[in-house]
Amino acid sequence: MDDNKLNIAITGESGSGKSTFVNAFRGVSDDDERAAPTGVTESSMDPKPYFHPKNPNVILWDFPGIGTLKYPADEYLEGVKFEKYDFFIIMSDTRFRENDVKLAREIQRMKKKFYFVRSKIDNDINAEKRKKNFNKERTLTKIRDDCVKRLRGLGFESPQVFLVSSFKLLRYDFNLLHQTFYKDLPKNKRIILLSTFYKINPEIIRKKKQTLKSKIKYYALGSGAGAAVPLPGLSVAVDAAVLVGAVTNFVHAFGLDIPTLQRLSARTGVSYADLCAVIISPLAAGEITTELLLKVIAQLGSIAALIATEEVSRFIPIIGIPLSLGLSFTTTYKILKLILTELPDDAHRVFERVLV
Ligand SMILES: Nc1nc2c(ncn2[C@@H]2O[C@H](COP(=O)(O)OP(=O)(O)OP(=O)(O)O)[C@@H](O)[C@H]2O)c(=O)[nH]1
Ligand SMILES: [Mg+2]
Repeated sequence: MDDNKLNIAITGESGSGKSTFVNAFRGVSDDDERAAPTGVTESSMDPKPYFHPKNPNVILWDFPGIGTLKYPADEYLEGVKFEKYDFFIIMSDTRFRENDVKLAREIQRMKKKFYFVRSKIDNDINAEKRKKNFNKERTLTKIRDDCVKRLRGLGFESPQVFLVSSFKLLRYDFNLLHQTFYKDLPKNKRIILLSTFYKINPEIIRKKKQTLKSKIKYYALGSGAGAAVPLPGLSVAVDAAVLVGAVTNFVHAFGLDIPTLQRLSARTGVSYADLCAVIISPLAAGEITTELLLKVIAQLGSIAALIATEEVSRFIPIIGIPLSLGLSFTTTYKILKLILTELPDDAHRVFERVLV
């Protein structure tokens, strides 16, 4: 097995929605040229690899339908190279059958993980909606219980079944399924999966820090368009709009904005509160306002130290701005530089937190 790759096997009966799931998982539409063909029965016995667009080391293997006349289950199982896959998804669009259980047992015997997925849940919900007294949660519970009961009947003690729709991927149990196999993976494989939905890693953090650092002087130069706010205890005023804009960009660049952290939490199963608990900067995971910035600036240490240093005053003659503006430029520059030392550390801590 390749340590640098994540191989996910998608198995199940013919027509259960495997190829459609392979596409949905990768965020590829069914008519995309990279898509696995759907609505057609595959004629080949071999599983086909489909690479994740965000990281080609994540490979979804689209299996042919198990248990067709052409490929009886036993013959099918003989051909599967179990050791090659990190885990298996066993998909059914109705009830799990003998063949699904045979497959699950074989996977278990080979000491690999598998997850039962009941597919096309949108169809079930739409059909139930036509009835009086429709209740979504009750319908979902009924389908789940039914699958579990059935699997128990086929000899599985306490199976977990995930209800998924590839047409409405983010509804139902997809996130729970994702969290579950994410948690079950070893750390080195989690990093690979993480890269498909989270653009932050130590290398990217380092590069972004460098790029943003080189941009600070341009941000500071942009001062003047917005309202100037006097800094507490200092005669110099800085442009609030520039500061808010720059810091908002920083926070987004390091994935420390609320939507990114929420998405990260939904996919990894690490709670949003747990992610926030490792964040130190008050600027992350919140709305950046002038008031908040002023508060943070007041805590940045000696405010007086924000005033011109040799390093910054180098720029002033080059840019040719008068000294009064230069002071504001210098101060903005220094503030942004200090903030830029804090946020990357938070990004590192969040990254580490979702891997343990
Ligand atoms: N409503 C609904 N239809 C789905 C869903 N997933 C798949 N389908 C439909 O079910 C049919 C079969 O889907 P495929 O993805 O081709 O099934 P498969 O398991 O790959 O089939 P084989 O390759 O023949 O084994 C297609 O018409 C899909 O559009 C879903 O989540 N919801
Ligand atoms: Mg298929």
